[in-house]
Amino acid sequence: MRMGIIVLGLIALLGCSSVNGDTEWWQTMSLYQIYPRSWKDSDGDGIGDLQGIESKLEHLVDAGVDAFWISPIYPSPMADFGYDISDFMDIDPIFGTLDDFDNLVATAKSLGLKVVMDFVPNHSSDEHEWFINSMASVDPYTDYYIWKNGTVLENGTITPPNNWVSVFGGSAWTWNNQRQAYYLHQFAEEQPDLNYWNEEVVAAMKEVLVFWLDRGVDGFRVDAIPHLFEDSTFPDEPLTGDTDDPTDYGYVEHDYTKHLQETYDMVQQWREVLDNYTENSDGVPRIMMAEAYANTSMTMKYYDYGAHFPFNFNLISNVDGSSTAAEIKESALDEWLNNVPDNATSNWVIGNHDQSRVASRYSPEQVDAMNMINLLLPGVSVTYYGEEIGMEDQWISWEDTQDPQGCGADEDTYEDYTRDPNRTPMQWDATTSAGFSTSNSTWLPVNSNYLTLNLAAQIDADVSHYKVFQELTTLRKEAVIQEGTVNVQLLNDNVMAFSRELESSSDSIMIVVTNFANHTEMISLEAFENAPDTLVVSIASIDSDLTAGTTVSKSSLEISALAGLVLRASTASGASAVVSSGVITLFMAVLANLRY
Ligand SMILES: *[C@@H]1O[C@H](CO)[C@@H](O)[C@H](O)[C@H]1NC(C)=O
Ligand SMILES: *[C@@H]1O[C@H](CO)[C@@H](O)[C@H](O)[C@H]1NC(C)=O
Ligand SMILES: *[C@@H]1O[C@H](CO)[C@@H](O)[C@H](O)[C@H]1NC(C)=O
Ligand SMILES: *[C@@H]1O[C@H](CO)[C@@H](O)[C@H](O)[C@H]1NC(C)=O
Ligand SMILES: *[C@@H]1O[C@H](CO)[C@@H](O)[C@H](O)[C@H]1NC(C)=O
Ligand SMILES: *[C@@H]1O[C@H](CO)[C@@H](O)[C@H](O)[C@H]1NC(C)=O
Ligand SMILES: *[C@@H]1O[C@H](CO)[C@@H](O)[C@H](O)[C@H]1NC(C)=O
Ligand SMILES: CC(=O)N[C@H]1CO[C@H](CO)[C@@H](O)[C@@H]1O
Ligand SMILES: [Ca+2]
Ligand SMILES: [Ca+2]
Repeated sequence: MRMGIIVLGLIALLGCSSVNGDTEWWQTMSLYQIYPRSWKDSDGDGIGDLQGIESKLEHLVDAGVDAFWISPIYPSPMADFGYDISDFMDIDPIFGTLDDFDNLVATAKSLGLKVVMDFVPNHSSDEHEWFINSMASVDPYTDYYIWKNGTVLENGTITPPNNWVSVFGGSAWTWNNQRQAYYLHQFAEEQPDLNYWNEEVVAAMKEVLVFWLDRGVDGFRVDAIPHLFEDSTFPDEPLTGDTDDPTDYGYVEHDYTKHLQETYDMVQQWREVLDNYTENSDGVPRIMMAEAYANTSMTMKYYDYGAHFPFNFNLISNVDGSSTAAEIKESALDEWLNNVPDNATSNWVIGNHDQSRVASRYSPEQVDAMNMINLLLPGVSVTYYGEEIGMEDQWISWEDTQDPQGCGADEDTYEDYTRDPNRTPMQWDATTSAGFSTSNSTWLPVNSNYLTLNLAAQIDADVSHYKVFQELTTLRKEAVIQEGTVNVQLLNDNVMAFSRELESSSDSIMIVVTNFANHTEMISLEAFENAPDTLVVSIASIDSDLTAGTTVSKSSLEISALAGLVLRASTASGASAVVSSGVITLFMAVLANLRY
């Protein structure tokens, strides 16, 4: 009977520190973005591929990642590095075959990793057979794209039907001789927009989703959603007055080409496809994440229309290393937390293939602090490959430039446009090409710092960005991070902090403190009422003067330049510690009971 009490007590203890049974897998996931050209090359051609990814999946498990998202791997002429797709239901030979893909998914499943695909619905490549048939007016493809007659001027010249501008600059319309009409492209001219007013296009793209679901994928990251629908009466956009250059995307407002209500309705329809698939299979949710660079209200609206979440780009678009702690709090954290719908799952993104790396956009010293913010705020964390070891942008010469956005500029200006510096090969170790490829010659040069900055070295080191990252992903598994409330405070001009707390357990409090100044700051944590008088450093950024286990005072604490600290109540330094101290308490209670 006494054993029974102990067992029941243990279950109760574990019960309160374990995760709410209603939480679905994706709501607490740590998501990792793989840029496939740059992660791991299996065949020595200098370009990453699917067999390479499969061979390195153990790294994701070791890093504590739950799911990974792969940027486009579909057949593509690579006018926009894979975002120009010529077949939505196959794999580009550069990356491998459908068999390679199936093997990759099988291995991922066996390791407990979820697989998310990039879905690029707004446009296809101009080499897609749908477009080839559409140019030739072959049904049912004739209206798969958006064709318009031009405007004929008095002198006989034909001009585009309206003033719409492409995101990449220049008219959004390109004349096609074969069809004798203009087609719309919101991105590059090699990326004709699909016509979502056509029900056959809608059905065909739903088939694409099901095709990949049948191959075992767990969800989709949906590219460039706001551009899906355009006004079908094709009015001129109003001018912004910001520039006189009619080829600049900022020349016009985008009232008729972005954020249309029909776009949100389409997202809702895709959600229905996913939910229907789940209901008719194993009941495990398949997810949809929306990539939408939009203001807060238009972003949050995706939650109402079936997206599991729209990406939160606040830490990318609104702030950077030059921001003050107050700006980070207001424009990035509060802007999201104060506007996210009740019960919706938040998410945090600090990098992707279009942005400078964290070490370069912020500073190398801030890598750990930014990973703390990314991984310990409520909801999903999104990590771009290489950020777990603090990879840095690599300067790339004009001769070596690959990014079409860079090549489209000239030798004097390409550095303002190119995204190559943040797409260099993953730095696995100090061998040839950083262990990325057996070839000396890789599609982009390996960062010259790879001999010292690489995963193997960081695994060997006592203290490293990678070790901090692992500690953070481990901490994420605890209930205080998965379910706790969040409270963000500005401690002074340079220091921001946030707590995570569980109402059920005052010992659970965890506080992240980040110093955005390039000098040591003296702070007090009195703003966190529930924090005990002394706290223990649980995780410290590698350049801070503090180490894990050090006790600090709530009333006065020194934090070094650009550092990040994770502090906890001394009784709660890890779930296992909580459980074991609980067990001891219980055991003592039982012993006490025995005495009487
Ligand atoms: C577009 O032009 C073609 C001739 O090139 C003409 O047959 C067609 O009716 C025009 N369409 C519209 C909507 O004006
Ligand atoms: C026709 O008129 C337009 C607008 O006035 C002008 O820009 C264009 O150069 C003219 N084309 C020819 C061939 O004269
Ligand atoms: C729902 O799923 C079933 C089985 O997978 C499929 O046959 C059906 O077409 C789907 N319905 C919708 C509306 O997607
Ligand atoms: C957000 O964007 C939408 C669409 O562009 C616009 O109508 C709305 O006024 C914007 N909201 C704010 C607060 O700027
Ligand atoms: C949020 O979830 C709680 C608990 O499940 C529920 O009582 C509440 O109604 C939900 N709120 C909204 C706005 O859905
Ligand atoms: C790679 O470069 C190193 C140093 O430049 C050279 O010694 C080696 O032979 C090269 N290997 C190959 C495969 O080209
Ligand atoms: C911080 O200060 C040091 C020394 O003054 C300087 O070398 C470094 O560039 C500064 N870092 C930042 C991010 O301002
Ligand atoms: C971050 C991201 O995925 N950006 C992509 C958005 O869509 C355009 C067009 O497909 C791409 O060029 C960007 O790379
Ligand atoms: Ca390869
Ligand atoms: Ca579109």
